[in-house]
Amino acid sequence: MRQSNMLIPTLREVPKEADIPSHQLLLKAGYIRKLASGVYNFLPLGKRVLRKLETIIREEMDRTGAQEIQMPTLQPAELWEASGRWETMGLELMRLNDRHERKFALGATHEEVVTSLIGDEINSYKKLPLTVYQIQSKFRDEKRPRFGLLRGREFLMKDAYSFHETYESLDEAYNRLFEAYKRVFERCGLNFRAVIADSGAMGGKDTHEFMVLSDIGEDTIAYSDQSDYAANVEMAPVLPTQEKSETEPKPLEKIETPNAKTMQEVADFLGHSLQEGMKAIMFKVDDRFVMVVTRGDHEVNDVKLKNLFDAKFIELATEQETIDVVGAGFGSLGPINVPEDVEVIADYAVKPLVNASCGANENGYHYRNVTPERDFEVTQYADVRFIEEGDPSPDGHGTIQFAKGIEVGHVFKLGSLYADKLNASFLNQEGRAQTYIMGCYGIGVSRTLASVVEQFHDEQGMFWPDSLVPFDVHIINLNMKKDEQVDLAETVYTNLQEQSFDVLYDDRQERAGVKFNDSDLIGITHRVTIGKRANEGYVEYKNRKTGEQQDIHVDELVSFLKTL
Ligand code: 9G3
Repeated sequence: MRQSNMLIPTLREVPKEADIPSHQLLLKAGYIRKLASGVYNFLPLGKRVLRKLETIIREEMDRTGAQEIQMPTLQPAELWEASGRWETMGLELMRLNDRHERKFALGATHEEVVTSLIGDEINSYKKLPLTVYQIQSKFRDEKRPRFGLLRGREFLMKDAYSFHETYESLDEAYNRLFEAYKRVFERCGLNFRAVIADSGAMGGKDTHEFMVLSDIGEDTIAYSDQSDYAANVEMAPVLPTQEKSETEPKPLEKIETPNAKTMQEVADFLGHSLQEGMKAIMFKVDDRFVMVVTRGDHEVNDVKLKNLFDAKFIELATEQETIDVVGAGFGSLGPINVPEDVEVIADYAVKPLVNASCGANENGYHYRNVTPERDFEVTQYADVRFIEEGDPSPDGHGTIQFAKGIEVGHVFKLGSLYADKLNASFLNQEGRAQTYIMGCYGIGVSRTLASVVEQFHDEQGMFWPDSLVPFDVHIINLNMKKDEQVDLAETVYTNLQEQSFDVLYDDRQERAGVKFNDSDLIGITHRVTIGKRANEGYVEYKNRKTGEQQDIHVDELVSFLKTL
């Protein structure tokens, strides 16, 4: 393609709202343009990369035996009413009415649509297992769209759904797609981790997220420095430490602690460290109150607490509720003298404590020299705290480190949740109607593209892995007024295209500096510059990624580029 004809509107400055590299560079290099908040146009360079990314995804999905389909974006409200999500999904689900005032949702995901489709078409176990997928726009009315393509309101997703007679069959599909996802992200050159995740509102059991490591990621990953163990921080289990301290328990003492409210203030007042204090927090778990006790320096992990009770609903009790139930406010709570009907869940790290301190369930009073079992009952010890850096890795190998991650993929074992709700069933081998067991698998395609830029850029601009680069070669002619340079550039342009290279030829009437800046910005790996030595038949090759450069005679150019 001749750059003088191409729509590549590079910018000198970017809008101030673009505050991360991928958002700035995709705008500056003329890959995308914003239409509305969280809604983007893909310009030619962006579309070329998107198409290559989709090809990688299709190749890996097709290799698993999944079949590509295309489902509508317009989804009748009735389906979402049947699954109950018309009510539970708030403003994030974009809704509209057609000309007959019938209600529709703009597809945020397609569990309802695909379950109804397959439920109508497949009614014998002989047709299972079956996996279908699509690559399509999704709509989610994010409250705060930001970071360009990373959190948009219309974005591209590859979503796949698998249908099974048995959980063993689901496990097979899950593992096969798990491996396919690893190949997709490896082929994109991404530094990622597959992390154990929480199924959240989707229910079901096993689920993994694929996280691209990046400082601007919104999720925190806990990973081992000596194995491939990795989990979303809220999912990483903490191994109970067995050591019971040999300290001699001292007699329990109740003391007045005026103005000491926070854990630190209490610890300072009593002259001990945070680790020797106990923190008590009241939660409402479904319809009952639960007191959770952790070591003073630990944080309660509400996802673990929710999963421990397999609760539908969990939230912090208000101060008033706490006072009504226990008789004291937040700064004076403790597990001693707790009303019978309040369960006390203590984190494993509380068990070995001796002579610790805690609130006395009386405003302005605390206990010290508290020893669990002697001084208070624990309904159950459990792993209810957030894992921390330096904790032993749950798989027993190495210690835990934290990293920020961008979620680019998420795979779920759904079970029969959706098929039950939509009454989608098939006749099993005994001739009885059975609802499908399903898996669902998503890749954020536009988010993956932005994540590649996050990992592949420098001050001058972006540079793409060869698997995604918009063109194979970028030819730059430094002076369109010099005939021998124009002739040589045309010759190189024709030769390379004849050898089926994808070539972008910068034939614009622009100064050399502008051409070099733009070339660094749009990030095509292999650059061939036609300059002063054109009359000797020499061109200059430069690799955008490595910076390596050398003069090459035009007769060797094709074979040289083929070696790359
Ligand atoms: C909605 C809205 C937002 C949503 C969902 C539904 C996330 C929703 C979870 C999933 C699960 C899987 C298939 C591909 C892989 C992920 N945000 N999720 O269901 F209506 Cl507004 O999308 N879906």
